[in-house]
Amino acid sequence: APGPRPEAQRQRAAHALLAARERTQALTGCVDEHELTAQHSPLMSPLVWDLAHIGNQEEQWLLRTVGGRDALRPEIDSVYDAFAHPRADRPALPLLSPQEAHGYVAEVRGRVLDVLEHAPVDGADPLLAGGFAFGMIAQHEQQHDETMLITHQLRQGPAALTAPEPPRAEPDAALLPPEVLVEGGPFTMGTSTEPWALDNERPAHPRLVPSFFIDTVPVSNGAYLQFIEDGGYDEPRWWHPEGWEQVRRHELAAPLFWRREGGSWIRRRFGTVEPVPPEEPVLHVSWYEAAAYAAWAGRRLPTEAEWEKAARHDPRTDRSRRYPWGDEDPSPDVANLGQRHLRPAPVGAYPGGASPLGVRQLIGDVWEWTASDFLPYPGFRAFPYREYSEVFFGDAHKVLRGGSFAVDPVACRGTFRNWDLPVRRQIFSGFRTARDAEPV
Ligand code: AVJ
Ligand code: FE
Repeated sequence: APGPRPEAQRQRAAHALLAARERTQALTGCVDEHELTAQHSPLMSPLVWDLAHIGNQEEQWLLRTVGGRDALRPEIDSVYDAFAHPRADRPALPLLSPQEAHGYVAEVRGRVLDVLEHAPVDGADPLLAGGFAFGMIAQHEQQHDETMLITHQLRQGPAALTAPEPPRAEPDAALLPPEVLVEGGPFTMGTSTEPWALDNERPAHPRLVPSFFIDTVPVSNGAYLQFIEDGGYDEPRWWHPEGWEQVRRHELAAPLFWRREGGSWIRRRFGTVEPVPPEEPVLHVSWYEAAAYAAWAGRRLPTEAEWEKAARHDPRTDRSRRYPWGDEDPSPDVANLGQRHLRPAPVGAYPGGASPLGVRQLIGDVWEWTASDFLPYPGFRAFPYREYSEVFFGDAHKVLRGGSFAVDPVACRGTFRNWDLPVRRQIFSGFRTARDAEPV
């Protein structure tokens, strides 16, 4: 079947690039020059590095590769090569100043929009078909916007971001069944048709998943507090040996940003302090913390295939959907995405976003750790560059699914795969649990 007309594809690409740039401007425009060049945490780049890296990636792919144009600033490529310099070393690099970086990204963008106007998005070149390269770069910018939001969360000092309305709770949340049975059988994992899906989501392939139960909602702060109060952080038997090592070395006793004051837990959130809300999904936990909680609860993390089957498989049609609620793009009624709120919604929110079996909040709110290592699907081909996914495959990284409140819809799908080291907890990570079902 013919896809959308080229003009519609160009418009979609232009809109995605513009939306990403508006967010980048907001995240870099709300703090002064000193805060843009400072390193707020050795885990993160200075914000001004992310800003110019966004422009440099766009220059390399959309101006030079797609547009065939000469390099604007070839001398800065190595400064903004993420593989050449670990984050902790980036403040010492000869970085563009905030003013230069803003000018650079604007100049690149102006020329890119010119390239887009003439790009053959309806041709056979897989880099351009459906506007893929433009969508890839819009997703890249949005991913760095989430990274910059993490930097904002780590930063000390008064709030710089305005907090819009908190997301709504659902009155029926307490009445939901705690878990849902997903019947055993094959389903289609991954995609071969989603135009802007990245290489690691491809190709679509059959997966046999035995019966399992999965939590209806993400694990809440209130539930996680029971693990803490039951001495979870003092009990090595719940922990992976490396997780236990991390607990001892860093004297971990709670999720990142939590602090005990008097008899209760408070947390720092984007420059403000508030009591830990019991009804919110737990946030800023490592894979080790998620796995320890699950062991304590007599359960386990879902595998990546289980998570995707729960999120996409419709048992009535035996089809995999693009999203839990169907094939329509996300809207504010079905998922907490796009940094519309600076926090996840209370567990049980977004009944309109539930999967066919009634599982809620699979998309948005918090990234969900899975039990699985980040590995290629059968038939994987690195595209268009090995450094996006392929160099990270192996047993060092665990897969996260679903996207957080800080993820833009353009970088979020039922098939989208994120990954990180199991010790990481500055990311917007939470989890839900699962258990085997007895075969019938
Ligand atoms: C997919 C989120 C793990 O931020 O390291 C950004 C995305 N890749 N620039 C990351 C990415 C290159 C990546 N993650
Ligand atoms: Fe990048």
